[in-house]
Amino acid sequence: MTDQLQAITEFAVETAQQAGELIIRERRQGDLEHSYKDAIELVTQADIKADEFISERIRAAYPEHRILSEESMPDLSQAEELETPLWIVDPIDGTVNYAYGHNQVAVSIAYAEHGRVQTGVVYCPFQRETFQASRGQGAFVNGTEIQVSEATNLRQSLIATGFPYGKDEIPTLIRRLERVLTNCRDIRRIGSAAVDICWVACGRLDGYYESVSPWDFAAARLIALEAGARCGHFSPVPEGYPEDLWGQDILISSPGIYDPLKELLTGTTTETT
Ligand code: LIP
Repeated sequence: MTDQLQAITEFAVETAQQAGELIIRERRQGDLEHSYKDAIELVTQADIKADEFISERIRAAYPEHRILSEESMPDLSQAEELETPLWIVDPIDGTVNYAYGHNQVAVSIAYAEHGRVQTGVVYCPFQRETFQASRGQGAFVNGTEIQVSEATNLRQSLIATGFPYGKDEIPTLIRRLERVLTNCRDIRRIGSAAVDICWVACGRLDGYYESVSPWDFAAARLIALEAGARCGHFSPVPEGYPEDLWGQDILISSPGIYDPLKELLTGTTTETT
């Protein structure tokens, strides 16, 4: 790893951990004041404060870099948009969990060059777990190397998924859910995509699928990849779009169950052995 990437990684870890402590303090103080982005999607004061904290730190340390977040979304299908190094930030992934007093939330920070994530940090503040990976260097939780599970039998696998706030897709989601649930051990809906994917990385889950935004999954995807997961999509990625940042229909799992899970998700089959 270059010295520059090492410095960026240390900066990302420190930033995620400090933002995580801010999030804990906000909840301790009972400040769960929130507003609505639309009819149901929440944003808390802690989301806003942590987002400002992270963005200000990045802008101060790397003023020439860009930040991709819910507030700024460059058109990533345009190659020139990817020439500048990019930070992909979610100050709280699992906002609904946070607002309801559940503890499965994460700060997610990824750093990408030319659309490829080079380093990813997911900090789970209530468990004080720091998941981290840099490309080609393995994946770690609190400094201990992690590996995906050795699952080879989907019927004995634990799968996670999530549901979008938009309700138009429900019939499709239910059809998929039925096919997967019929063919696996059980399904979890944890409420934070970053946590789901890091749990695949360390073997607490065997697989995960969902459609999410780049800031929900970019850091965790690299962590899973470095822990030995197979990472892909069960519908085509638009031409020219960086795969690392395309969040529609993502599938991340232990390699031994990837193909049967993908066949169920695409509807190529309804049953697997
Ligand atoms: C949420 C995800 C969750 C997913 C939701 C949403 P937020 O992110 O991580 O797992 O199912 O659609 O995107 O809104 O809490 O940052």
